[in-house]
Amino acid sequence: MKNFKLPIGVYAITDSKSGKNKDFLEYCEELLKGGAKIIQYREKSRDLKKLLKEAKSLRILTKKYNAIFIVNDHLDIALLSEADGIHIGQDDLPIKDIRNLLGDDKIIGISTHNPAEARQALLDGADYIGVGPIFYTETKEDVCAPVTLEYLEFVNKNIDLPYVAIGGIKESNIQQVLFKGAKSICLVSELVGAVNTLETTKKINNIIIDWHTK
Ligand code: 3NM
Repeated sequence: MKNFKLPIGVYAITDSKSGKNKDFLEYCEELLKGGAKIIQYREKSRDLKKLLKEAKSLRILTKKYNAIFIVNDHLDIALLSEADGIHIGQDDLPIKDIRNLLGDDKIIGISTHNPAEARQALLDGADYIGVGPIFYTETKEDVCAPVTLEYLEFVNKNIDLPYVAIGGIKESNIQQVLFKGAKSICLVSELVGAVNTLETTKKINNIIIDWHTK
């Protein structure tokens, strides 16, 4: 997508593990009501029928809140649910092949963990990159060791692409991430696992927006 910009504020990601017994659509609505302008549907279940059903219902909900809807990994689910785009990992299909199927109007994001991957994402035509895990996280399995604030600083200074900072980010350490320049910040367990997802999202979203508008 030409000139895509990530919204300033919380980049929300779904996670049934962090959500424990919460109702899926209920906590998604709290994330959106709390101010998230982008939400990624990320569930690691292999039940594709369930994934498609949830993705379609989240597509409807995101339209109501005028938010961007991204599907993690599954190109078929992204297409069938009419998502705005897809977020992929380093081992997924090449960006140019995904682009051929999705077209120029859709968003393609890719997780990166080092400068070489970030440079490659730029060359390959990604619309944005994930930068993480900044800190230690238990939410994503098989993730590499924390890339630290140093990699975040590298991307901020050297990579001309929108990026979302992710991994182990909490209310308690978000200032360090903001200080490096991050405008789009993802907190999964901190928001989805919060006792009050709506209030926590609102609070964090305001912290990010206030930082960039003061
Ligand atoms: N991707 P939490 S870290 C989905 O580094 C995901 O690419 C990461 O969860 C990456 O905010 C991560 O609970 C999980 O630490 C982030």
